[in-house]
Amino acid sequence: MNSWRIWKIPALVACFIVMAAACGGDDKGQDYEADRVGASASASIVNPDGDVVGSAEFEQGPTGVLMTVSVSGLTPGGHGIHLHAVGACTPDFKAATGHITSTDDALHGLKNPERTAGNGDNGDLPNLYAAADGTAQAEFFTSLVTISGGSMPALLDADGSTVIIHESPDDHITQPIGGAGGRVGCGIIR
Ligand SMILES: [Cu+2]
Repeated sequence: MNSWRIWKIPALVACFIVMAAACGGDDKGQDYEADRVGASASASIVNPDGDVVGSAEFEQGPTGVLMTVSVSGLTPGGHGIHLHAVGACTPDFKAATGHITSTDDALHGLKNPERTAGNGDNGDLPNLYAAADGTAQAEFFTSLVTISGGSMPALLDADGSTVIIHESPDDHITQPIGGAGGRVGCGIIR
């Protein structure tokens, strides 16, 4: 038996699984944002003194939002970065309120063992890491929000939203913000 024959059956089974997964998504419909692909938004990030220290760009893909961040003036190391529920940074960054959620009792933390597909903070993201000179550039992908609506909460909803950078890393488990501490950067997403 040649090698193609040996691999043929598992390969066909794998193809079927991939197709079944794709078909399952199509059946649900709301899992995909294909009709909104290309919708975009951006945020100018300021520090607590109001100085512009960076920016974030957001672009809708078919299954989630691609986010690009560039910022300076951070302390070196990890910083929690989240999408917060209100588009305001003044009079202070608390105006951004808490994380974007779909339920009142949403659980914070990408590693939270109690988390399910429907009960987590939609604003959760992996950490942002600043280099020794205080600059950070990163790309994130999240399927927990949308730009302008669809299966997940919209960044550009009626009261807007913000990207918030915290002073410390997010441990991705502790309530309510993973121990990420104070807010050192804020950008209104427009
Ligand atoms: Cu936060």
